[in-house]
Amino acid sequence: MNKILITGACGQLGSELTAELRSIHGNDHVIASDVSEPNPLMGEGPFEHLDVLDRPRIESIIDQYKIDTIYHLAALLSATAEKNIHLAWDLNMGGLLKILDIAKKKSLEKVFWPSSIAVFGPDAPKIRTPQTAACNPATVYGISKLAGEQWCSYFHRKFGVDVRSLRYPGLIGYKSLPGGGTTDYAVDIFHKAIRGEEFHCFLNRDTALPMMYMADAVKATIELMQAPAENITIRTSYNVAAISLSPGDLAAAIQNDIPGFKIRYEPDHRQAIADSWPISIDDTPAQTDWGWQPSYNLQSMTDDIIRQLPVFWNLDTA
Ligand code: AKB
Repeated sequence: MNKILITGACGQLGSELTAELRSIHGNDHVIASDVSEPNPLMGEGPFEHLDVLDRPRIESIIDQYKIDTIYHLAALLSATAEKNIHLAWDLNMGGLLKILDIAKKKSLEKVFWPSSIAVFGPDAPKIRTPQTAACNPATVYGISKLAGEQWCSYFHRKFGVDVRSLRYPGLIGYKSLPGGGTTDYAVDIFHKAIRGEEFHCFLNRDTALPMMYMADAVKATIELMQAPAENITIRTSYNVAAISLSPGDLAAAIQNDIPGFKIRYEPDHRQAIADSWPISIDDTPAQTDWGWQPSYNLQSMTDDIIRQLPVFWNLDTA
């Protein structure tokens, strides 16, 4: 049984991944950590306050709990990073480098680190962007993810660290509120729709982006980490695809369930970030190497969220 540390465990992905890893490995085997307060979503289990730039504290938590595996999720997302470029670089890169260095020093079994479709910029093909397409990111978030991928590959090649990574598309879940990303509109929209409110979208109607339901993101992460090391041919980060959708597509899917739902388009500074990203992703290597297949499409994801969100948030939708 692994002993796992999760950094950034209070985030959108972190909370749900922590809960799932606890159900697989047992509550006491999964140590959640964050600079924020713990939330009930991540289930029962140990929690440590941790700033990922504090290396002695990371090492002491690893020693205390005999950690062998780290999911290092703490980072600033794209829109927040554009407003704090130095903090984004220091946190996104400084945190990763410390974790990789500690993994080498303490011979940890495995490390997971999230990359993003933000590594691609305007030079990459927009449709079915291949794994090896030109990566010239237009955002500081994308620059930090691209550099991080290269550090992962370097630590694997040079020091044998078993670090694995996914280039997540925009992640859509109903359990956490948005956390500073450009794809966050696709989370917020459901909260407004369920409350019967008009949604003001910060992207244009036709801005299609690669997206994924949170259940699929958690599944992809766990499948990648459970795959035999010899199957992992990509040590930068794997493209993973699920759904390509625009705000207009998502609004139409919601209107199938909530006919009165209204949306207004008011693009802001995040439009330029979205315009620099792919529309859809080719994830052939992930399919071939470790059998990746998403379970949800646009309508099945939408139906599931509309069914679950009011129950989860205890909302009276009558
Ligand atoms: C963001 O919008 O910043 C993220 C991402 C696509 O990496 N969701």
